[in-house]
Amino acid sequence: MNFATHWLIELTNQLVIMILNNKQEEEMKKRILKKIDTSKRNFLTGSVTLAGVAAATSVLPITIANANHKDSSPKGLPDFISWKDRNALIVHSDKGIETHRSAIGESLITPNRNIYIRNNMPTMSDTQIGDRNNWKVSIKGVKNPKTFSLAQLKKLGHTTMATILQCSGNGRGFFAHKVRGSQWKTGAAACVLWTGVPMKLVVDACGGVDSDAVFMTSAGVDHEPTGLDPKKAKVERSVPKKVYKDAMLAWEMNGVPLPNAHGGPLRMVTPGYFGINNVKHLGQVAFTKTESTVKYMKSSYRISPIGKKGSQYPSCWEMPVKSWITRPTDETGTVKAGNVQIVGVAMGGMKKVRSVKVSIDGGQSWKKAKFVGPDLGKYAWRQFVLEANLAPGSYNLASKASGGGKTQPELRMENRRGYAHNGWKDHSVNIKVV
Ligand SMILES: Nc1nc2c(c(=O)[nH]1)N[C@H]1C(S)=C(S)[C@@H](COP(=O)(O)O)O[C@H]1N2
Ligand SMILES: [Mo]
Repeated sequence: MNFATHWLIELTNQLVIMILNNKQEEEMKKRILKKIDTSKRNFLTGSVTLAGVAAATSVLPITIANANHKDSSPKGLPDFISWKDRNALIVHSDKGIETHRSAIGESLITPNRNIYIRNNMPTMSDTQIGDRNNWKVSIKGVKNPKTFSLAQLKKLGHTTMATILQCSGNGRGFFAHKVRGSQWKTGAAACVLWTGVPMKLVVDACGGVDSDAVFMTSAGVDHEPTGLDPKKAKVERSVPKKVYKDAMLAWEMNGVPLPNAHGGPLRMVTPGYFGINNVKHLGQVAFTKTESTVKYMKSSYRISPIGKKGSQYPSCWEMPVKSWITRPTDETGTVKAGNVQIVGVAMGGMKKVRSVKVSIDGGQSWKKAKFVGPDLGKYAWRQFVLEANLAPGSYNLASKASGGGKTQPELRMENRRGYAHNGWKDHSVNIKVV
């Protein structure tokens, strides 16, 4: 692109931004949502249209400053997460933003400014949320159903725990068939310190769970401002009832009040379970005999063979054992010959991660890596390090974790939507040592 064309585009962009201030943009999105709803078009077509609009609007504010990113995407951060670190993130769309591989393992806890975002529904605004302490959550399917305000929940109990938040589709970008959805590689995952009230205390305060309940069903209210049909838009997720014993209702994330973008002011945390079950903007938790029948439970997040779909296939619930190298990668610059620290993260899923092996020759031979940093419990990940003496040349670095009697497989489990990828081969990295 020549200089004149560049400036013409820049000028046009600035003009469009001036005209389309945020409020108008919101109005526009709302009108489009309404149109989709009233014309009774199917939701899939609707969301594709919306994504198109969202992409077009988020491409507008190109400035020279934010064009200088590590990834080739020219998109800036969407407004609702303007506080995040642009350089740590890859913007797939304004509903899917992933953390760079190299930005994930530099600390045990992933800083909020680096944490990925996955929105099925738009993040609720301060105005839509209102007084945070007055946020309400109803508890049903218990002996004495109750509605608690956030202020009341804070008096019920208080704990802090670390869990991994990981999108079911993390690793989708490695699948070879054409998979719909964000092409996540490793960055739709984070290790988070949550503060809130254990779900068990909430249940106790309601006299215990109904004896015939089979599921714990959590519902968000972020679809409400959109006016869309709840069957298609409500993020309601059922998990086995037993999950409540470890679950929590969180109002803090890594030491600050839960940001709106991460489901503020209150969110369900289901340790060991995939991201989608960690319902944001939580409005209700019900102990139910049957699974929710909304789209996000019935048809989405089902692990089915390529070419097949349906609610008979397993839901994205428990996460498997997994690990990946975060440094060095092709993102982290030149690797000098000599002693190289190979660093990564490893998680056990539902069980404690026991060990990690690292290979520098594409999986032909393996060496045991060392865990570093504190152990924050079985639902957190561990950082691992292996020091290797590397001569100049090309290397394929791989990691393979074990825990709960399972070891990461070499290959991905092929499935239609690219869920639950924990194969070590696809997650390996090629580096050049000079
Ligand atoms: N209410 C609500 N909860 C939600 C979602 C959503 O769109 N709305 N997205 C889910 C998905 S698919 C994932 S992976 C995680 C993402 O959490 P984060 O955006 O805080 O990283 O939240 C889950 N909970
Ligand atoms: Mo997700």
